[in-house]
Amino acid sequence: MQSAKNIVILTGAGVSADSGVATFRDAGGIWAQYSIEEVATPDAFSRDPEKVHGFYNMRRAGLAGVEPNAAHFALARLERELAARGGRLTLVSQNVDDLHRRAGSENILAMHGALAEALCQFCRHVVPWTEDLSAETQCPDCGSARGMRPNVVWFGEVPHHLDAIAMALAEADMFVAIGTSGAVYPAAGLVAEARSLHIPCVELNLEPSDNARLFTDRRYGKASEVVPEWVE
Ligand code: BV8
Repeated sequence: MQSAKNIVILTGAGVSADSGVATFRDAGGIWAQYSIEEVATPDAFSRDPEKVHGFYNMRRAGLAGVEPNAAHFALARLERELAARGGRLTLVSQNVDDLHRRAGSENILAMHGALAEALCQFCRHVVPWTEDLSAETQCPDCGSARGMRPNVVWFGEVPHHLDAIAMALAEADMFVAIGTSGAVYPAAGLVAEARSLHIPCVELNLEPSDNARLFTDRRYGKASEVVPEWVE
């Protein structure tokens, strides 16, 4: 890793697992308890906005008292070290928690949105999430009633920052995936894109992901241990 100067790192739920945040597809994970079709699609929201708000309020409640772990801090340190030697770390996260930012990472592309924000589905105005916010809340910008939704990317919706991610990858000399099962696209397709650019691709995960075979280097273990070791 020492020689790389422009690194794109994709993180998934596994990077927050050691902070106590639930992952999606591990045994007992979120999608074992909730149906994607009922809580994580635009149809789900139009069908039952209260149920969807309830799901994300539960996810937000799960973040209370949660702290960044050694993996988050190691990635923030790596960003500073690369910048100090004229390089750049682009952190592409599928996660909607705020742990990377709280650990000090700055160049974050939160491609699936943020739990801590609400979006007006009519005028796209984004506001910080507040406890009293519900499907009945009026948009403070356009005044539409029943417009406010979680500012997360649901299945069937286009993830954020795709152009910025493609540009960062085009300039990268290394791609790393951390704590992701490689099950959700287009995020899971980034490693194939990186391979087509002939750059080293590293997987740091608890166990081999769905696209482990596409990586040129693989280190397995808990992110809070493997990531600091890899960054050192
Ligand atoms: C879209 C936000 C059109 C909300 C989420 C091909 C191309 C494009 C799309 C598709 C395609 N094929 C299928 C699709 C459709 C779909 C899709 O991918 N479906 C899958 C299920 C087949 N994709 C979409 O709908 C996307 N949009 O396609 O729009 C488009 C696209 C591009 C251009 C134009 C138009 C939208 C997808 C986003 C959906 N929103 N979340 C929320 O959070 O509620 S997805 C959800 O899954 C989360 O964001 C999560 O981050 C993401 C991926 O999961 P992971 O993060 O990887 O988590 P998971 O539990 O799966 O894995 C955890 C990993 O960590 C495991 O490997 C485990 O071993 C490891 N681990 C566990 N503990 C530890 C650990 N590792 C280290 N240490 C530990 N301690």
